[in-house]
Parts: sequence; C-alpha cells; structure tokens
Amino acid sequence: MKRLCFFLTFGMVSISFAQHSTRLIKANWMFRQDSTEKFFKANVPGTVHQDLYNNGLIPDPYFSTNAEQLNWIEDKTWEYKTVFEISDIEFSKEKIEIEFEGLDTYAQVYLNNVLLLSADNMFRSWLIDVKNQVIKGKNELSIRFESASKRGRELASKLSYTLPEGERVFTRKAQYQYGWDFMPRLLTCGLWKPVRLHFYTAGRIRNANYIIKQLNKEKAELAIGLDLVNCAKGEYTLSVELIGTTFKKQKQVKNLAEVNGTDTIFLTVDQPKLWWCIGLGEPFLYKLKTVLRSKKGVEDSLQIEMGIRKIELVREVDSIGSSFYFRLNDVPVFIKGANLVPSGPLLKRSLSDETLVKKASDVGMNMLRVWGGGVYGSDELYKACDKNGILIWQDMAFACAMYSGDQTFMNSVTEETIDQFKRIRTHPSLALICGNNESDEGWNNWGWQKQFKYSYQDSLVIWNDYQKLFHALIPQLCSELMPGLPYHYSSPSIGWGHPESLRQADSHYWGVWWGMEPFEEYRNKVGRFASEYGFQSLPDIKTIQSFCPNEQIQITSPAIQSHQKHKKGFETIKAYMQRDYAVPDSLIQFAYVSQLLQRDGMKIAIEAHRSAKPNCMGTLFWQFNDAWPAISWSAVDYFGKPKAFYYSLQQNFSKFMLSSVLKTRQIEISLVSDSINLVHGEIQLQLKNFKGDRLWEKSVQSMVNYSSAVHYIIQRNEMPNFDSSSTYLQIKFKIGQRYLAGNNLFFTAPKNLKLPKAKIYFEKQNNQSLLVSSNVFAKDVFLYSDKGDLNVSDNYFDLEPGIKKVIPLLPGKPFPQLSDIRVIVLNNL
Ligand code: BMA
Repeated sequence: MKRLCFFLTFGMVSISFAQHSTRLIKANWMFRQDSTEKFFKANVPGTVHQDLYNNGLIPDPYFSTNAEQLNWIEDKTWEYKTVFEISDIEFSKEKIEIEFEGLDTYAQVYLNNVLLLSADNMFRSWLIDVKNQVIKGKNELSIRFESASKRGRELASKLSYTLPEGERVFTRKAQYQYGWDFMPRLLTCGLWKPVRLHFYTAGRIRNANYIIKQLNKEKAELAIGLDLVNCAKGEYTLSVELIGTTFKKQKQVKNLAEVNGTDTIFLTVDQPKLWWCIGLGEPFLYKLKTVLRSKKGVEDSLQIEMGIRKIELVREVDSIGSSFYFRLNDVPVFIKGANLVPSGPLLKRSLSDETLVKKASDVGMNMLRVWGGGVYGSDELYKACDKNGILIWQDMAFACAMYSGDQTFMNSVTEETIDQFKRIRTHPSLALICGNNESDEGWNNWGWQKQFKYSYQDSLVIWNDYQKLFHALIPQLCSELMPGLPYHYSSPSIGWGHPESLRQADSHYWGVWWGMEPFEEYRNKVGRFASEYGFQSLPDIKTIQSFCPNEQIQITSPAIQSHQKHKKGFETIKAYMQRDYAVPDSLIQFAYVSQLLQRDGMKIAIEAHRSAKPNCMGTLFWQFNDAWPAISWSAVDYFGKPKAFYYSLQQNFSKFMLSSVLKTRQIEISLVSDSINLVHGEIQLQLKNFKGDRLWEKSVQSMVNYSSAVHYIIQRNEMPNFDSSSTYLQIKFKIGQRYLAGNNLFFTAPKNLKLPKAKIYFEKQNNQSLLVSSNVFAKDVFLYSDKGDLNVSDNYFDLEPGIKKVIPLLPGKPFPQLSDIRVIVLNNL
C-alpha cells in the first residue's frame, strides 16, 4: 500500500497535504544478551542471529557445522533498544500510534520504561496508541525477547498428553525454525518486520479492500471497504477512484465518532479489464486511490493495486473420484509451479522475493504454494506475483503436527488470521487459503496415536481441536474477510499410501523418494492435482564451497553431512543414482550427476502430470528454493543458482510440451498445449546415433486443443534395428517453421549409453551469446567458470554433432573470458 502525502492538481495548481504521516523507526538500534554489559549495533528489521553474526559474536551459521553449535542462542533472553526523536510538529498531532509489523515472538515492549505490549505471536501485527506515552524529543523504545523454546516447553507441560512435535506447536512462530528436513534448527528472535510511527489529526485509513460483488463482461461491481481508525467526531468525505479511468465515487459520512470500523463504497467498473495469470492473458492491475477528507482538508489517502478476477477451486464428484482444479475468470487453468519455503528471514543473504518470482515466471510457472511450515508470503512476494501473473496458494502457518485448542491459543490464531487476511486479501494473485500442510495426513497415517499412547479420550480431544481450528475458525474468517476465495482444509487431502489419494483432490505423492519407488512410478501415480512431489540433489560446487572448508569436500565429511538434514538423504540419492548412473567418487561430479538424476525424475513426473490433462490439473513440485545453502529438493539453490532441474523447466513447463514413454513394443507420445487456441502442427521423429547419422524418420500431423492432451503410438517395429546404447529418438513439435517443443528419448539408462568422448568448443557471438558445439552427440553439457558466475540462460543441455547451439547470456552480466569456461559432460565422466 502506498500512502500519498500530498496531491497536485494541475490546472488550478492546488497542493494539499494529508494530515497523516508515517515513518519507520529504524536507526540507532542496539542489542545485547540480557544481564550482560555491552550493547552492540543491531538492524531492524532483522534477527538476533543476523545481529550476532554481523558483530562477529558468532561464526557464520551456514558455514561447516556451525549451526549445530548455536542452539544456546534460543535459551537466552535478548534485549533490543533504540532512541527516537519526536519533533514539535509530530508531537502536536492529536493521534500518535506505534505499529509493529512483526515481533518474533515472546516480546515485552517498553516505551520510556513503561510496558506497552506483551507479544506472543510472530504472525501478528500490533498497533498501539502512544499519544500519552511519547514525549517531545528523545524517547526510548526497548524490547525483551524471551526464549520461545522455554515458553513452548512450559506450555506443552500443561497438557496431560503430548502433541506431535512437542514445544514447536505451542508457539506461533515459523515452524521450520525448529529444524526441518531441509533446514537446521535455528530458533531465532527479533524485530523481523519494520516498526513505524503514525501521526495524524482527525482520523486515518488503515486498510483499503475491495470485494467483487458481481462480475461479467459488461461490468464489475465492487464493494470497496475502508478500515478507518480513530476518527474524531465530525463530518467526512470518503472517495475512491481508479486512477487513469473515469471510475470514481464519493460518500459523505456524518458523525463518524471515534470509529474503528469499515465503511463501504460501491463502485461499478464498466467493461472491466480482467487480471489473468501467465499464459492466459495480461495480469492487468488497476490503481485504486482512496481518500478521507474532513472539512479541514485531506486527512489521509491510501493507494493500492487491484485486480479484477474470479477465482474458483472446482471440486466436483466425477467418474474418477473428485476433481480439484482452479478456474480463473471461468477458464480452467492447468497449474504449473512449485512449493516455496522461506528464503530467509534468518540471515539476509538470500534472494529477494521479487527475484524468486522472476525466476518462476521465466520458466512459465503460474502458481507458487507458500508452504505452511514457513511464514506467510511477504508483501513483496504478493506484489511480484500480482505483477507477473502468478497465482498464490497460501497455506496457513501450520505443518505436520496437531495443534492445541486451548482458548488462549485459539484467540491468538484468530488475531493472526485477521491480520494476515487483511494484509493479503487485496492481491489478485491470491487463489487459495489452505488450513495446514500434512496435519490431516499425519493424524490419519503417521501413527501418532500409538507413538504418543493416546487414550480414546485424548484422540477425541485432539481431533476436535483440529476441527475447531481448520474446519471452523479459519474457514469462517476466510469467508467473512475474503468472501468467495477458495479454502482447502489441509494439503494433501488424503495420504499417499491410500489409492483414493490419486482419485480425489490434491495429493503429495512421496512414493518416489520416501517410498524408494522408481521414478517410472510417477506415471502410475498421477492423481488429480499434484501439490507435492520431489527429489533431492546437491547444489553446484560454488555453493558447496561457500559452506564447506576445502579439506572437507567429500560426502562423508562433517560439513557436507550437516547440510543434509534428511536422515536418509545421501543413502536415497545414491540408491537412485545407482539405478541409472555410474556413481562418481569426486564430490563435484557427484553433485553434477545428482542434479541430472533429480532433473530426470522430475521430468518423468511433470510429463506424466501434464499428459494426463484434464484428469490431472496441476503440478507443484517440492521445492522451488532453499532456506539455507543445503542439499535439498530445491530447483534453485540458496544463492539463486539454478540446478539442472530448473533449466529443464523451460521445456517441461512451456506452453507446448512433448513427452515420450518407452514401452516394450511401442513408444507413447503425448502432446500437451496450454494455448487457448486450437493448434495444428507436426510432430517430427528422427532416430539418430551419437555420430549424428539419421537412421529413420517420420512425421505425424497433429492437432491439439487447450482442454486435453493428445496421444500417439509409434510401433517399435516401424523403426529399423539399432543399437539401443548408441541411439536416441529426437522428437520435435513444430508449427510452420517454428519449433515449439522437443524431447530426446533414450532407449536405455544413462549408465548403459556408449557415449563417445566429446570435445566441446566455445565461441563468442556479438558479446551477447555463447556458441557451443561438439564433435559428437554430447549429453548434459554443464558449463561453469572458476572465476565468478557464468550467467548463461541455459545449461545441462545436449549437443548434436556439428550444430552450434546459441546460449544467450543473461542481460546485464559481463561476458566471461572463454578461457575461464569449464565444462562437465556426461560423455567424459
Ligand atoms: C513435504 C513437506 C515438508 C518436507 C518435504 C520433504 O511433505 O511438507 O514437510 O520438507 O515433504 O520431505
């Protein structure tokens, strides 16, 4: 939201200043461990881990095994303080408020030594009237953060039974901070979001919101709600306007006395321009300006971006079971995307949300799922998704556990939910609220009843508490505050061990990885909407070097082991690798092959999901990004470096996709189109050996529409006899002379391929692209540089002999010296 501090009206040139002003308290922050002498410099917003590290008081938590030595931080109490000045003009304002956008978590806030607030929920924001507490000149703000783990343990001990995950479920704090299978335990605290002051005279607009009451081609009827705070008695005018259009309205409000309420203005927009997600149209945003005027002039003004769209989650009983798909403005959308984990906020070295969203949109993703074990999406994330046409599936911040139904806890969650819904509800990208991640699945499948020896009565209470939270409280607030927005109780709907999980709603199919089933099983376990599935890989060597001392660059070293948080992670990667690849000894090569392996597995999954359109209507892989430099399921590592899997998404998530499945006697080919128009084209098949000879070819005329994939069968006996270890089938889809999709089918596992030694050549083209070529068929060419990042737009690609592949460099990045470029290619391992 944007505050407008003044208005310029050209023509008559009138300038009027809004009475409401706001500013951050971000300077002069200091911190210390309580009962120690010295204060150190602190950053707000930030975390105690970041501040300790910045001051050289702890080693880099991400390096080597350091994180394991830092658990003492969570047991201490930490004090933060600052001094801020209130000027004469500011002090003269009738209303002065302080707003904490996020305190992590158990915080006592003192203003000039008077207790102002006791906070206990990281996801709440706090607004306090401090007119009578502040003084002219210097004011001291100090905050004590108590140990969340101690508080969690105290709360847990009050229950007569043990809830799964113990203390973590009692604290309204990002659950992944307690440690996860992609993240060490780093239970932090601090002012993780900004603190600001508000000064005003008569009243102000706290939030602006809009509800689309009716929508059709001709018009959109909007109910625009303005949350007003602290309005003094009097008469006001409220006005709303879509900037750059003729749509505006105003309303007189009489005797608005000391309200903290919502006032509504109805506005009709003729011929509304709709907001669309990637692939379906423009994500059009209107700018909504709202103004509160008293007789004295403008008291406050607030501007938000607004998108007009209708979003539905279609869950209908059908011949298979029940559907689960999104419909945007009446058009069913095949969802292509990923699960997002927090890319901080522990230490500020990771990617901005804007960069992440850009990376998602670059490969054609149309949805990101903000996973419940992390934090609610930031304003930046939502804004970037609004702008780029990416839908958001927002989990509530609950994961893989059961939660208390205690009244204090429920009250806290109520406030958290209201705060979060009011913050995010104006974003057109918001497509779904989901109660939790895998709590329903856990309760029904993970044996907690036995593990924690619940009596029948305990089980009843725990399940009842679950229902109070996820089947009553949260959905009620969702429909009150965001009418019409879909709500889903828990993801997945049914655990992956049950066959119904593939016939109904969304599924987390973890038979691959957790269940050790072969990648090919993805083809049999498609489901209606794949909201989680995934496979781990190692990040690239530079990322490994960032956390691993040189002498420890080997899998068994403590530094590498401590960055793999899944108990059987390496064992699982190796077991799958042995099935398809020769397992290299060197860590650099192991990392490279692990990325190919992950890419291969994910390719099978995504192709299976997309080829099953419309029975399956979505694919969200686990996980897009990393919370620290890790060995994990991510496609993009902590520093934003794409893995092989990420590059393959350019093809797997593109508008047109080809897939091929090798059967004993035939090859099944599917063509999928997400183009809204019916498309006529040609599928070209060429059987080639690694020297580049063409052994056979065929082309098939094809026609594909938006609503379902088309399938073709090629009999193997149509092809001549060939050596399956040195031949591949190149499949391409073209419309006219434009190639729009491609796929290489190999007839045996990579470890059985007789790939000849390859020589890879580079040339520069116009200082903008690299030309890469090879003397023979080169598989999985990975380019990197010893000196800095090699910013190429494609990597881990195949080369056909004698054909120069153009690899554009990412815009704005320096061109590398050709002599610095290094290459790994599967042929030469
Ligand atoms: C999913 C997630 C996480 C976990 C991931 C990989 O189910 O919800 O709990 O990190 O599996 O195991």
